[in-house]
Amino acid sequence: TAPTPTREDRFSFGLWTTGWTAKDQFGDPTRPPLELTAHIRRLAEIGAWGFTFHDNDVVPFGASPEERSRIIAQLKKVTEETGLVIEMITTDTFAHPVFKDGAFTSNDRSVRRYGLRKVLTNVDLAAELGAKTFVMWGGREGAEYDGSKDLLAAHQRYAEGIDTVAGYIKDKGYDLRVALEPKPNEPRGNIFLPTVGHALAFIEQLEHRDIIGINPETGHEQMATLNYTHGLAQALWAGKLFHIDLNGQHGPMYDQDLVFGHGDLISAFFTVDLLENGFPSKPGAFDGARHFDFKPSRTEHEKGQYDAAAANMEMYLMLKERALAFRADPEVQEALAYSGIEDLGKPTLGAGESLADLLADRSAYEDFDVDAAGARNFGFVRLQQLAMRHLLGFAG
Ligand code: ASC
Ligand code: MN
Ligand code: MN
Ligand code: MN
Repeated sequence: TAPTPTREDRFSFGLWTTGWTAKDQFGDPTRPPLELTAHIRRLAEIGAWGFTFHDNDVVPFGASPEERSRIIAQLKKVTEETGLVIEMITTDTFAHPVFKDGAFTSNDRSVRRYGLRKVLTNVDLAAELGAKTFVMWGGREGAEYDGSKDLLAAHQRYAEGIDTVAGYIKDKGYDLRVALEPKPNEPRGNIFLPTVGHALAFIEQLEHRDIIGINPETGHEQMATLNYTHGLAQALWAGKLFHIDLNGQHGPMYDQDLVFGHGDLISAFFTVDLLENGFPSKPGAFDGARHFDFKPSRTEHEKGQYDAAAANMEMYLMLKERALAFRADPEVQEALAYSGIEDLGKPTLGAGESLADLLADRSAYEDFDVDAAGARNFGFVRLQQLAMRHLLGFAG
């Protein structure tokens, strides 16, 4: 029998995920919106620990201040009653036509100023509700035509916008960090900050980079034909993995937002292995929420929406069980040693060894037997096959 989630697992869902009404490029919604309080209660019942939302997942765009207050009071009440945590909040700067050329990078300066005000209002809400992460997915920050933008100024304006938000967080003394979410394309032809690597490099140019990190999404990296687990590793190494969006994707095609593990299962296994086991040279689990950003397929109706949410948690827990057993298996440990995995954790120059020592070490170069080293069998295929035995339940 498959494992069931508990709050200790720290699973969280965007309200826009289960709540997606399945309106797409080609068709109308296939299901009605979920009522806010029932939706949150149901997430709590199926084992979630937290939830997240865009401002307009909860408060309709253009709502009056009175309506906004009424809805937020209702949200607070149900959150307290269920004991769920609002761990992250994000802003919709993509749905309304005003953002069709972007928010922070729109060619229209008045739109950029409006976008900034909308985001800052939502920063206040995030602080008020106790969220620790403020995600910024610049879905409309991009272009279809390279001549339609001053591409240098676009990066300057993007940086100005993000730094203004982070500076505001610091001025207010909020306990909040910003997480930028990369995506290569869709809805724009090309989106700025297309990958984890682009976002990490961008952050290094920012004034308030100490509170700015990233929120990588499985499918977004895979749309760019990149390896999500490697992206997580580089972000962890840089101290920038502030949040994650887990889901499923079958390689480079439209953004599928499938259930986690319903796309590239082998990649999902190693993602969970990384999140739960850490690195051989630095063991330990990821300390953030296990957050899902998926969409229940358009064919699903109410029951199916929650079944899909539950499937994410079940997939994660099944993979976690396999990943823990994989690392604990003596045969795997022997194979890891054979493959030299631990050796990579040793610095290439010895403790206290100077560059002069390396240059004087004849065994490292002049007398090094390159043919013998070149003839080594690393055994990576056997190691991978042991992982597959664990994944498919044939280990031991
Ligand atoms: C987000 C986020 C995305 C998009 C998308 C909206 O906040 O992380 O990937 O919005 O889910 O449908
Ligand atoms: Mn996506
Ligand atoms: Mn996402
Ligand atoms: Mn998404």
